[in-house]
Amino acid sequence: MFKVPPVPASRLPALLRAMPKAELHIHIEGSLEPELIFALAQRNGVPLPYASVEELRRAYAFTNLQSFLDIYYAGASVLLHEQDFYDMARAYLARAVADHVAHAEIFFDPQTHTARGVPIETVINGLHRACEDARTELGISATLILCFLRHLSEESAFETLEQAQPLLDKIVGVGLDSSEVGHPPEKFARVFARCRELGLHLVAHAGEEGPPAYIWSALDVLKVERIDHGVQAVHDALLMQRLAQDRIALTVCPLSNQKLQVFPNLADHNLGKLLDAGLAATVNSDDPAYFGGYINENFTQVFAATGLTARNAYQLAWNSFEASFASSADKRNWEHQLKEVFERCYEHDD
Ligand code: ES4
Ligand code: ZN
Repeated sequence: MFKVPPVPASRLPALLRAMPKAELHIHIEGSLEPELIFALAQRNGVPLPYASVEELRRAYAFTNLQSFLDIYYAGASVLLHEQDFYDMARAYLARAVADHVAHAEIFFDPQTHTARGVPIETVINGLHRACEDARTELGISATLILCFLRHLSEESAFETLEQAQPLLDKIVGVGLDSSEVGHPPEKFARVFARCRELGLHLVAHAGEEGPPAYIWSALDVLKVERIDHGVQAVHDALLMQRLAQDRIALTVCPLSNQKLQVFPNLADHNLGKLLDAGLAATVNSDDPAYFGGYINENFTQVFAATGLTARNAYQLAWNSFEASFASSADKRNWEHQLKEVFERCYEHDD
């Protein structure tokens, strides 16, 4: 990494927006904007319990993870056909390009759709085609991570893996999401062991609302390579050491944490603490349509609220490439582009 000179506070937001970055924690169903929900509902003849886009947006008044998830799963009910999944992913990818996202690893929840009778191949083929087209038409690299819903059974997760088996060349890994407390990682030990044998990358949500013990078991039982959220790690000094030593990336989502009352005041967010402790933290949007912003909004708001620096910005973007499941050649290329954007920023010094 190169030594980052200071940047005037007034120039930092523009640099945060312009720097190339990877997004490693984005639920594609959480990128469904109310306008697209309404358009798809109309296209598919799915009735919605809201009269207008505005009424739906007003319903986004959640106070914790569960109250959010209830609305989020209801929104996904308009997705029926391969083209719907394609359109959703295409809209996200176009928005990500505008935020200078060079690479995205996109979560999707097949069980939310198969439970409604939508075949898993409809979901995966639609999302995958959008990723392929975006590579050639928008110049963004994008891959897919299949997430198991942890409030459902181990048996349901195994069934989902079996359904996905013929399509595994279209995903890079698996994750674990949905209601955390009461559903510890251990519940999915055998499913993750099988996914590991299949050569898939492994990640899991842990330590969003749940305790540090869930981060330990995600690492030691599930053997994940990254922790999604992980902000509760600060309550366990030994865990902080472990995460730093093994360079386990945390995919932190500041605006999600604020909206779901993990840190009701963004100024109290612990992103700076995680970086100061030498952890490989990254910044991500989680469910941008629901939490008030895409990745650049997460960067600019958390930097403004907590007083992070240009050096932190460089570290976060570099971490995002380094922690991705992309090839070494792609990582070096993006990291080089990152350095160039920062160097160019100093050339314009008055
Ligand atoms: C999620 Cl914020 C969050 N946490 C856990 N699971 C999720 N699925 C979508 N967003
Ligand atoms: Zn998440």
